Amino acid sequence: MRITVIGGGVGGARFVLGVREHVRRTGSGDTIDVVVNTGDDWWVSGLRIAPDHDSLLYALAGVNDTERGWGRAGETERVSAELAAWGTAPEWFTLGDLDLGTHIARTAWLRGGASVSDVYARLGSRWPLGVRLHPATDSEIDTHVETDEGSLHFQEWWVRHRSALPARGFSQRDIARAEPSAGAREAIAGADVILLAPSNPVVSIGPVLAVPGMREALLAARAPIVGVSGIIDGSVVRGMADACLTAIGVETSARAVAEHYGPRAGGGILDGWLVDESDAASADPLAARGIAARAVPLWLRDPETSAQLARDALELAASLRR
Ligand code: FO1
Repeated sequence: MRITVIGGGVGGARFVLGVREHVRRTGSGDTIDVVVNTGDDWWVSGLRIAPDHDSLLYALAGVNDTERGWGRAGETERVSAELAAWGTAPEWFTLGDLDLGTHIARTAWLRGGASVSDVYARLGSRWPLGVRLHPATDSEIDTHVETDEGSLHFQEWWVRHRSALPARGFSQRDIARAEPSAGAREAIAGADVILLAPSNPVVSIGPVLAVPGMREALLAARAPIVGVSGIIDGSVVRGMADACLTAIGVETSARAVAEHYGPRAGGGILDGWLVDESDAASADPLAARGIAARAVPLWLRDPETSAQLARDALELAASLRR
Protein backbone atom coordinates (compact mmCIF):
# COMPACT_ATOMS: atom_id res chain seq x y z
CA MET A 1 0.00 0.00 0.00
CA ARG A 2 1.19 3.52 -0.79
CA ILE A 3 0.66 6.10 1.98
CA THR A 4 1.00 9.82 1.22
CA VAL A 5 1.12 12.35 4.05
CA ILE A 6 0.52 16.09 3.59
CA GLY A 7 2.15 18.26 6.21
CA GLY A 8 5.23 19.81 7.72
CA GLY A 9 6.73 21.31 10.80
CA VAL A 10 7.15 19.76 14.20
CA GLY A 11 3.67 18.22 14.42
CA GLY A 12 4.08 16.82 10.96
CA ALA A 13 7.45 15.28 11.73
CA ARG A 14 6.16 13.53 14.86
CA PHE A 15 3.19 12.16 12.93
CA VAL A 16 5.33 10.91 10.04
CA LEU A 17 7.65 9.15 12.51
CA GLY A 18 4.53 7.38 13.79
CA VAL A 19 3.49 6.32 10.30
CA ARG A 20 6.99 4.99 9.64
CA GLU A 21 7.03 3.17 13.01
CA HIS A 22 3.66 1.59 12.21
CA VAL A 23 4.84 0.44 8.76
CA ARG A 24 8.04 -0.99 10.27
CA ARG A 25 6.12 -2.90 12.96
CA THR A 26 3.67 -4.41 10.49
CA GLY A 27 6.45 -5.34 8.04
CA SER A 28 3.81 -4.65 5.40
CA GLY A 29 6.30 -3.12 2.96
CA ASP A 30 3.98 -0.12 2.65
CA THR A 31 5.73 2.99 1.28
CA ILE A 32 5.46 6.54 2.64
CA ASP A 33 5.64 9.79 0.68
CA VAL A 34 5.33 13.21 2.30
CA VAL A 35 4.22 16.38 0.49
CA VAL A 36 6.04 19.03 2.49
CA ASN A 37 5.07 22.65 3.18
CA THR A 38 7.58 25.16 1.80
CA GLY A 39 5.80 28.31 3.02
CA ASP A 40 8.17 28.61 6.01
CA ASP A 41 11.20 28.79 3.72
CA TRP A 42 13.33 31.92 3.97
CA TRP A 43 16.45 33.61 2.59
CA VAL A 44 18.72 34.69 5.44
CA SER A 45 22.43 35.60 5.16
CA GLY A 46 22.20 34.62 1.52
CA LEU A 47 21.21 31.07 2.49
CA ARG A 48 17.93 29.31 1.80
CA ILE A 49 16.51 27.70 4.92
CA ALA A 50 13.65 25.21 4.71
CA PRO A 51 12.31 24.60 8.24
CA ASP A 52 9.46 22.18 7.58
CA HIS A 53 11.63 20.06 5.31
CA ASP A 54 14.60 20.12 7.69
CA SER A 55 12.43 19.20 10.72
CA LEU A 56 11.27 16.12 8.81
CA LEU A 57 14.75 15.29 7.45
CA TYR A 58 16.48 15.54 10.82
CA ALA A 59 13.71 13.73 12.72
CA LEU A 60 13.61 10.85 10.22
CA ALA A 61 17.42 10.70 10.28
CA GLY A 62 17.40 10.67 14.08
CA VAL A 63 19.73 13.68 14.29
CA ASN A 64 17.17 16.27 15.35
CA ASP A 65 16.99 18.40 18.48
CA THR A 66 13.97 16.69 20.04
CA GLU A 67 13.53 19.44 22.62
CA ARG A 68 13.22 22.37 20.24
CA GLY A 69 11.65 20.37 17.40
CA TRP A 70 13.90 22.05 14.85
CA GLY A 71 17.63 22.08 14.14
CA ARG A 72 20.25 19.46 14.90
CA ALA A 73 21.08 17.63 18.11
CA GLY A 74 24.32 18.60 19.82
CA GLU A 75 24.40 21.99 18.17
CA THR A 76 26.80 24.87 18.66
CA GLU A 77 26.07 28.42 17.53
CA ARG A 78 29.45 30.00 16.92
CA VAL A 79 28.75 31.06 13.34
CA SER A 80 25.26 32.34 14.24
CA ALA A 81 26.79 34.81 16.72
CA GLU A 82 29.11 36.06 13.98
CA LEU A 83 26.24 36.47 11.51
CA ALA A 84 24.36 38.53 14.11
CA ALA A 85 27.51 40.58 14.74
CA TRP A 86 27.88 41.26 11.00
CA GLY A 87 24.14 42.01 10.88
CA THR A 88 23.38 39.58 8.03
CA ALA A 89 21.10 37.54 10.27
CA PRO A 90 18.77 38.91 12.96
CA GLU A 91 19.86 38.15 16.52
CA TRP A 92 16.38 36.63 17.18
CA PHE A 93 16.97 33.84 14.67
CA THR A 94 19.41 31.10 15.69
CA LEU A 95 21.25 29.12 13.02
CA GLY A 96 23.20 26.18 14.46
CA ASP A 97 26.62 25.35 13.01
CA LEU A 98 25.60 21.85 11.86
CA ASP A 99 22.31 23.25 10.56
CA LEU A 100 24.25 25.84 8.57
CA GLY A 101 26.02 22.97 6.82
CA THR A 102 22.64 21.95 5.43
CA HIS A 103 21.72 25.49 4.40
CA ILE A 104 25.10 26.03 2.69
CA ALA A 105 24.85 22.72 0.78
CA ARG A 106 21.24 23.45 -0.22
CA THR A 107 22.10 26.96 -1.39
CA ALA A 108 25.15 25.74 -3.31
CA TRP A 109 23.01 23.19 -5.17
CA LEU A 110 20.24 25.73 -5.85
CA ARG A 111 22.82 28.19 -7.22
CA GLY A 112 24.12 25.37 -9.40
CA GLY A 113 20.66 25.03 -10.98
CA ALA A 114 19.21 22.20 -8.88
CA SER A 115 15.47 22.32 -8.21
CA VAL A 116 14.07 22.16 -4.68
CA SER A 117 13.02 18.58 -5.47
CA ASP A 118 16.63 17.78 -6.49
CA VAL A 119 17.84 19.28 -3.19
CA TYR A 120 15.35 17.15 -1.21
CA ALA A 121 16.63 14.04 -2.98
CA ARG A 122 20.29 14.88 -2.37
CA LEU A 123 19.82 15.79 1.32
CA GLY A 124 17.63 12.74 1.91
CA SER A 125 20.13 10.34 0.32
CA ARG A 126 22.55 10.82 3.21
CA TRP A 127 20.44 8.81 5.68
CA PRO A 128 18.04 5.82 5.38
CA LEU A 129 14.90 7.89 6.02
CA GLY A 130 12.42 5.18 5.01
CA VAL A 131 10.26 7.99 3.64
CA ARG A 132 10.30 10.04 0.40
CA LEU A 133 9.98 13.81 0.87
CA HIS A 134 8.56 16.06 -1.88
CA PRO A 135 8.21 19.86 -1.80
CA ALA A 136 4.63 20.99 -2.41
CA THR A 137 6.09 23.09 -5.23
CA ASP A 138 9.54 23.82 -6.64
CA SER A 139 8.94 27.58 -6.79
CA GLU A 140 9.29 29.96 -3.86
CA ILE A 141 5.97 30.65 -2.09
CA ASP A 142 7.16 32.22 1.17
CA THR A 143 4.29 32.86 3.60
CA HIS A 144 3.82 36.50 4.56
CA VAL A 145 1.69 37.77 7.41
CA GLU A 146 -0.33 40.99 7.17
CA THR A 147 -0.03 42.93 10.45
CA ASP A 148 -0.45 46.51 11.62
CA GLU A 149 3.31 46.81 11.10
CA GLY A 150 2.97 45.79 7.47
CA SER A 151 3.61 42.55 5.66
CA LEU A 152 6.15 40.41 7.52
CA HIS A 153 7.85 37.22 6.39
CA PHE A 154 6.38 34.32 8.33
CA GLN A 155 9.68 33.68 10.14
CA GLU A 156 9.76 37.22 11.51
CA TRP A 157 6.14 37.04 12.68
CA TRP A 158 6.60 33.55 14.13
CA VAL A 159 10.06 33.80 15.73
CA ARG A 160 10.63 37.51 16.43
CA HIS A 161 7.05 38.29 17.45
CA ARG A 162 6.10 34.77 18.69
CA SER A 163 2.92 35.26 16.60
CA ALA A 164 1.79 37.74 19.28
CA LEU A 165 1.45 40.51 16.69
CA PRO A 166 -2.20 40.32 15.56
CA ALA A 167 -2.30 38.83 12.08
CA ARG A 168 -4.92 40.07 9.64
CA GLY A 169 -4.16 37.46 7.02
CA PHE A 170 -1.67 35.08 5.50
CA SER A 171 -0.58 34.80 1.90
CA GLN A 172 2.04 32.97 -0.09
CA ARG A 173 4.22 35.18 -2.30
CA ASP A 174 3.93 34.57 -6.07
CA ILE A 175 1.57 31.66 -5.41
CA ALA A 176 -0.24 32.27 -8.71
CA ARG A 177 2.71 31.05 -10.74
CA ALA A 178 3.38 28.00 -8.56
CA GLU A 179 2.38 24.49 -9.49
CA PRO A 180 2.63 21.18 -7.62
CA SER A 181 6.05 19.57 -7.90
CA ALA A 182 6.15 16.44 -10.04
CA GLY A 183 6.88 14.37 -6.95
CA ALA A 184 3.93 15.83 -5.05
CA ARG A 185 1.57 15.31 -7.97
CA GLU A 186 2.70 11.71 -8.40
CA ALA A 187 2.54 10.96 -4.66
CA ILE A 188 -1.08 12.16 -4.55
CA ALA A 189 -2.24 10.44 -7.74
CA GLY A 190 -0.54 7.16 -6.82
CA ALA A 191 -1.59 7.02 -3.18
CA ASP A 192 -3.80 4.32 -1.72
CA VAL A 193 -4.32 6.50 1.37
CA ILE A 194 -3.76 10.24 1.86
CA LEU A 195 -3.28 11.52 5.42
CA LEU A 196 -3.29 15.15 6.56
CA ALA A 197 -0.80 15.47 9.44
CA PRO A 198 -1.87 17.32 12.61
CA SER A 199 0.12 20.32 11.36
CA ASN A 200 -0.88 23.95 11.61
CA PRO A 201 -3.93 24.22 9.29
CA VAL A 202 -3.07 27.79 8.25
CA VAL A 203 0.71 27.99 7.86
CA SER A 204 1.68 24.35 7.30
CA ILE A 205 -1.26 22.71 5.49
CA GLY A 206 -2.65 25.96 4.09
CA PRO A 207 0.29 26.83 1.84
CA VAL A 208 0.29 23.31 0.36
CA LEU A 209 -3.42 23.61 -0.50
CA ALA A 210 -2.85 27.12 -1.87
CA VAL A 211 -0.60 25.84 -4.68
CA PRO A 212 -2.70 26.10 -7.86
CA GLY A 213 -3.73 22.62 -8.94
CA MET A 214 -3.12 21.02 -5.55
CA ARG A 215 -6.77 20.96 -4.44
CA GLU A 216 -7.79 19.60 -7.83
CA ALA A 217 -5.15 16.87 -7.51
CA LEU A 218 -6.51 15.92 -4.08
CA LEU A 219 -10.13 15.98 -5.28
CA ALA A 220 -9.21 13.75 -8.22
CA ALA A 221 -7.25 11.30 -6.05
CA ARG A 222 -8.71 7.80 -5.85
CA ALA A 223 -7.36 7.46 -2.28
CA PRO A 224 -9.50 8.31 0.73
CA ILE A 225 -8.25 11.45 2.52
CA VAL A 226 -8.13 11.34 6.32
CA GLY A 227 -6.94 14.23 8.48
CA VAL A 228 -5.78 14.30 12.09
CA SER A 229 -6.79 17.18 14.30
CA GLY A 230 -3.89 19.19 15.76
CA ILE A 231 -6.33 20.65 18.28
CA ILE A 232 -7.43 18.73 21.36
CA ASP A 233 -10.31 19.87 23.53
CA GLY A 234 -10.16 23.38 22.12
CA SER A 235 -6.45 23.93 22.57
CA VAL A 236 -3.50 23.58 20.28
CA VAL A 237 -1.20 20.66 20.88
CA ARG A 238 1.92 22.63 19.97
CA GLY A 239 2.88 25.87 18.29
CA MET A 240 0.52 28.74 17.79
CA ALA A 241 -2.17 27.51 15.44
CA ASP A 242 -4.77 29.30 17.56
CA ALA A 243 -3.32 32.71 16.64
CA CYS A 244 -3.35 31.65 12.99
CA LEU A 245 -6.88 30.22 13.07
CA THR A 246 -8.25 33.32 14.82
CA ALA A 247 -6.68 35.48 12.14
CA ILE A 248 -8.66 33.68 9.43
CA GLY A 249 -11.85 33.56 11.48
CA VAL A 250 -11.81 29.87 12.33
CA GLU A 251 -12.63 28.75 15.86
CA THR A 252 -9.82 26.80 17.58
CA SER A 253 -11.60 23.45 17.74
CA ALA A 254 -11.24 20.05 16.13
CA ARG A 255 -14.69 20.42 14.56
CA ALA A 256 -14.06 23.93 13.16
CA VAL A 257 -10.79 22.88 11.52
CA ALA A 258 -12.46 19.89 9.86
CA GLU A 259 -15.21 22.17 8.53
CA HIS A 260 -12.51 24.60 7.39
CA TYR A 261 -10.94 21.83 5.29
CA GLY A 262 -14.43 20.78 4.18
CA PRO A 263 -15.93 17.46 3.09
CA ARG A 264 -14.62 16.18 -0.22
CA ALA A 265 -18.21 15.57 -1.29
CA GLY A 266 -18.66 19.32 -1.02
CA GLY A 267 -15.51 20.37 -2.81
CA GLY A 268 -13.37 20.20 0.32
CA ILE A 269 -10.59 17.74 0.92
CA LEU A 270 -11.69 15.48 3.81
CA ASP A 271 -13.32 12.07 3.77
CA GLY A 272 -12.39 11.32 7.39
CA TRP A 273 -11.15 13.16 10.48
CA LEU A 274 -9.59 11.89 13.70
CA VAL A 275 -10.44 13.82 16.85
CA ASP A 276 -9.29 13.25 20.41
CA GLU A 277 -11.61 11.36 22.77
CA SER A 278 -12.22 14.68 24.54
CA ASP A 279 -13.80 15.93 21.28
CA ALA A 280 -15.97 12.85 20.67
CA ALA A 281 -19.09 15.06 20.64
CA SER A 282 -17.95 16.54 17.33
CA ALA A 283 -18.16 13.19 15.50
CA ASP A 284 -21.91 13.25 14.80
CA PRO A 285 -22.13 16.87 13.58
CA LEU A 286 -19.16 16.19 11.28
CA ALA A 287 -20.74 13.00 9.97
CA ALA A 288 -23.81 15.09 9.13
CA ARG A 289 -21.48 17.29 7.06
CA GLY A 290 -20.12 14.28 5.19
CA ILE A 291 -16.90 13.89 7.17
CA ALA A 292 -16.53 10.52 8.89
CA ALA A 293 -15.04 11.42 12.27
CA ARG A 294 -13.64 9.03 14.83
CA ALA A 295 -12.52 9.82 18.40
CA VAL A 296 -9.20 8.23 19.43
CA PRO A 297 -6.31 9.24 21.77
CA LEU A 298 -4.44 11.95 19.85
CA TRP A 299 -1.55 12.77 22.17
CA LEU A 300 1.75 11.78 20.55
CA ARG A 301 4.05 10.86 23.44
CA ASP A 302 6.32 8.15 22.13
CA PRO A 303 6.81 5.82 19.14
CA GLU A 304 4.08 3.50 20.47
CA THR A 305 1.35 6.15 20.73
CA SER A 306 2.50 7.69 17.44
CA ALA A 307 2.34 4.31 15.68
CA GLN A 308 -1.10 3.72 17.18
CA LEU A 309 -2.35 7.07 15.87
CA ALA A 310 -1.07 6.18 12.41
CA ARG A 311 -2.90 2.84 12.68
CA ASP A 312 -6.11 4.61 13.70
CA ALA A 313 -5.86 6.96 10.72
CA LEU A 314 -5.16 4.10 8.31
CA GLU A 315 -8.05 2.05 9.70
CA LEU A 316 -10.46 4.96 9.25
CA ALA A 317 -9.17 5.39 5.71
CA ALA A 318 -9.63 1.68 4.99
CA SER A 319 -13.26 1.95 6.10
CA LEU A 320 -13.74 4.79 3.62
CA ARG A 321 -11.98 3.28 0.62
CA ARG A 322 -13.75 4.52 -2.47
N1 FO1 B 1 12.28 28.78 15.65
C1 FO1 B 1 12.43 29.64 16.70
O1 FO1 B 1 11.50 29.80 17.49
N2 FO1 B 1 13.61 30.32 16.89
C2 FO1 B 1 14.67 30.19 16.08
O2 FO1 B 1 15.71 30.85 16.28
C3 FO1 B 1 14.55 29.28 14.96
C4 FO1 B 1 15.61 29.05 14.07
C5 FO1 B 1 15.45 28.09 13.06
C6 FO1 B 1 16.52 27.78 12.20
C7 FO1 B 1 16.36 26.82 11.20
C8 FO1 B 1 15.14 26.15 11.06
O3 FO1 B 1 14.99 25.21 10.11
C9 FO1 B 1 14.06 26.44 11.91
C10 FO1 B 1 14.21 27.41 12.90
N3 FO1 B 1 13.14 27.70 13.77
C11 FO1 B 1 13.30 28.59 14.80
C12 FO1 B 1 11.81 27.06 13.58
C13 FO1 B 1 11.12 27.77 12.45
O4 FO1 B 1 10.70 29.05 12.84
C14 FO1 B 1 9.89 26.99 11.91
O5 FO1 B 1 9.44 27.61 10.77
C15 FO1 B 1 8.75 26.89 12.97
O6 FO1 B 1 9.14 25.97 13.90
C16 FO1 B 1 7.43 26.46 12.31
O7 FO1 B 1 7.60 25.26 11.65
